[in-house]
Amino acid sequence: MKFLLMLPLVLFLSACFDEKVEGDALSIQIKQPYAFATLPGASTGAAFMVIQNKSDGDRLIAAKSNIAHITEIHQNLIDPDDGRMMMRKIPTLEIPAKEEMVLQPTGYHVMFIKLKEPLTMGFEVPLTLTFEKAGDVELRAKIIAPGTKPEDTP
Ligand SMILES: [Cu+2]
Repeated sequence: MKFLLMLPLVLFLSACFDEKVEGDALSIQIKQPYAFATLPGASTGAAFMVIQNKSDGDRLIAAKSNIAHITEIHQNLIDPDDGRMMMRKIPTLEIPAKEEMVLQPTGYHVMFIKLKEPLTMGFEVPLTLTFEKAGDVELRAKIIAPGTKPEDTP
């Protein structure tokens, strides 16, 4: 009987402990990272994901991958003059507290420049994102067919 009474307390304590550790270590969470496959010889590629911030405001300050010589944070936007889609490099990307930022083909993305090898379907791109407060977050972006969504590729 004594044993049975103690068990819930132990579970309760360990749950609290886990929660605290997780909250500290994973204030930034990356959901569904993906990249579009490229043709052989292509020099650029891009990766997309949802960046969830469970804590205070933070910002993405760098991206790195061994697949490319240069990895940058980019924004797609419509040229007000001719209505065409263009993109530009941005130095940092704000991730507001308790919010999520969606990186997608029509908006923000991680850009690979001077690819060392093509992005091949079915493989993954290793990527390190550096956040001002959360530090380095390692992830692997699934390579899928261009123009599709990650949920289309099981
Ligand atoms: Cu770009």
